[in-house]
Amino acid sequence: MAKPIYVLSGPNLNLLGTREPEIYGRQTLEDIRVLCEVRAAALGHTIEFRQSNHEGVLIDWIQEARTEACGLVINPAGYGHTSVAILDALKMLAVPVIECHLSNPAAREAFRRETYVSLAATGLVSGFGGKSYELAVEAAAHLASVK
Ligand code: CA2
Repeated sequence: MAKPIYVLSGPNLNLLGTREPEIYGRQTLEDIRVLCEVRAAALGHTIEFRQSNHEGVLIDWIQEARTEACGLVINPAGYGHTSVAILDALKMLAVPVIECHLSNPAAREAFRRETYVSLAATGLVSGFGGKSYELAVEAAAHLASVK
């Protein structure tokens, strides 16, 4: 059985669709999960879609992906700008890592312009709302199949 693409989301994204729609869109994380699942299936892949508000839980899932995933998509949310521990975990992965953001952090406040996750990412998709996740899944599927 082929390994899934892990799609991980960080803190507060469980509340997506409830505030700041002008920045993050109106889709809920469940809407995005369905989009990713359909896109992955069309490309012959499956996904493991998870969200946590806890840094250690995200790190456990990243470590799990070392053996259980063919690629990893991560929207680290606020942790992207703060977490060296998540960066360290991502560096241990041999599979492609796609960083994904709903908004374009590079065009926002100065503190969002740097993300630790980028230092371990194969590529980055940002600024397309929920579509960023879909594009990131597509990129992960592509990289997994050319390996
Ligand atoms: O644009 C993104 O996807 C971000 O990762 C979202 C993070 C932010 O800290 C990053 O700079 C960029 C914030 C996630 C907040 O979650 C929300 C919850 C409810 C409604 C809207 C956003």
